[in-house]
Amino acid sequence: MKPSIVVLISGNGSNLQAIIDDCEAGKINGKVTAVVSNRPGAYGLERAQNAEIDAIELDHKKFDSRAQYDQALRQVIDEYQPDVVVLAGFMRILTGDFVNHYQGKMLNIHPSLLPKYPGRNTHQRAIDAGDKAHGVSVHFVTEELDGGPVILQAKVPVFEDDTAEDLAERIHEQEHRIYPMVVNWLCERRLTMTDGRAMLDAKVLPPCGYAND
Ligand code: NHR
Ligand code: GAR
Repeated sequence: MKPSIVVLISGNGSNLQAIIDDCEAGKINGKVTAVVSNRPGAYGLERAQNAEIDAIELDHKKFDSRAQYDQALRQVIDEYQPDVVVLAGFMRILTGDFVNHYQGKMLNIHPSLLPKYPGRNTHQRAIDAGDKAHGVSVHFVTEELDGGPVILQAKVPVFEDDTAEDLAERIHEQEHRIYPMVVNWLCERRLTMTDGRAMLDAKVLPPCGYAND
């Protein structure tokens, strides 16, 4: 059986689409079995339906606490016995219990060159700081927000009159190239998290991830 991939989204789901496409093209040795959104009506749910993938809406506003929401989310996800859990524009902070349950199986893509700019509004923060380069990081999810070991980064230039939207667009292109690749590494068990470090083909990855200088 192909590895089972569950994708969590909150919005558009263009990264989800890139992953679905690469599964269908045989470039990812896995299958997206479910897509879950914490926001009702997220466009990514439609993308899932179009690909005949279970699309589940689980609205966090209907729960009294983060712990209760995360427990419900975990129940939904575990029905699909995932080998890989992918955060793709998922905008809810997850509790430690939830994160630990998927230790070494859960990935996030974050639009900055971590450890720079964890959290939100990363494009504007890079512009405001006068950065010449910006980028995107794929990392293992740990309890520490955007603090898990980095697996792969891609860099983009920042031009003088760039707006946050310009940067977001430039970064999206890179995201759609690198995220499916890392998802495949995890599906193929080439990638692991050992003692809090990312390892590819049994070699420890440097702090900024594979092939980054
Ligand atoms: N959870 C843990 N424990 N660790 C990580 O590394 C996580 C995580 C949950 C999400 C994605 C992350 C990002 O890539 C992510 C990584 C949302 C927020 C946030 O502040 C911050 C970082 C990320 C995602 N969310 C608000 C909250 O109160 C809600 C914002 C909203 O709904 O618009 O949860 O940047
Ligand atoms: C992506 O750019 C991703 O890096 C970012 O949201 C976008 C989602 O796009 N993630 C975060 O900001 C997480 N806090 P998509 O829905 O089209 O894949």
